Amino acid sequence: MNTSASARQNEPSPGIRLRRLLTHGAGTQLMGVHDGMSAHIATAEGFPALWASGLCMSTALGVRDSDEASWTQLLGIVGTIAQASRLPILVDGDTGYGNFNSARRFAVGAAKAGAAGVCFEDKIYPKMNSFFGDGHHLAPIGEFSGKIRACKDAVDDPDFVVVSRTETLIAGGTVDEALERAEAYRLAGADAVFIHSRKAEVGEIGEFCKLWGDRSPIIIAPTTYHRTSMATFRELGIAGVMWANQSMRAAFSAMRETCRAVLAAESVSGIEDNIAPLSEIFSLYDYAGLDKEEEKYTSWDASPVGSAAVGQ
Ligand code: SPV
Ligand code: MG
Repeated sequence: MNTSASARQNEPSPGIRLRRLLTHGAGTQLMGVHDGMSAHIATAEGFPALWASGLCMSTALGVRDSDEASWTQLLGIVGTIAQASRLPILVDGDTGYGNFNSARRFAVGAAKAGAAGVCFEDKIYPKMNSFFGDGHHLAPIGEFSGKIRACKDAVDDPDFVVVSRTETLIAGGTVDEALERAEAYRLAGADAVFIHSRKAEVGEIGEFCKLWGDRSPIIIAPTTYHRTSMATFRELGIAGVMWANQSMRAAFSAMRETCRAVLAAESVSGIEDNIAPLSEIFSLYDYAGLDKEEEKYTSWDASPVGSAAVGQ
């Protein structure tokens, strides 16, 4: 937020920074975020990159993670996240909201909003969250490969990252089928592969990683196999680990508990010690910095000496 203009100009593009983080076996942690506040918090706590989660942004909008939010609504939130944090942001683009054309328009919009990359999954629109139900149907390989290619061709910045996510294992397919799809998407231009699983153990992910090797960076979201250690993920060569939804779920629980407690007690005094003091929020959002800037900009010295300072 307070980075100087010259530091901002010398900074490598978001795509370059994300690419650097996604190296074989790095196990870079991407924190799932859903708005400006969650982005501020993850940034302040030291995460190197963010995942703009479709599930979490949808939940925060009060709708289901089944393409109920429009893609322009979601890109609006991505812009908010990019204003709150200078970290590289990987954006969840679901299935691309239709055909190759809507997918590439989404990718171009995400790049303009300040994101480092987008991730598209090979399901059929409208998709359902991977952890709900069994109605997960995969798009034809050629059709999804074309979507990936269209995005690579459409975004001006060659460093903008396009991730292909295969939902083969979620849809009940085999590791071999997942490998076949991931390879087709890689050949179409995908910069990295997100292999998703909803098993409680890392087994099928481990098998995929061993057979994939270092063809391209692998990204995972260990929501259900959360007991697996980061050391194991790194041994498997995994480049990026996304804690996709835990921040949103923590906020959800905290808000629910608070509402219940306040309604029952007809008072807020019992919860005061368990919630963030306003001073913590003012500090994270640098209210004091605004005070200083107000002093500087509302009494600007327009004399030649004062205006010389503008160019410095
Ligand atoms: C998301 O965060 O929206 C994802 C990851 O797509 S998951 O919900 O774990 O499938
Ligand atoms: Mg999603």
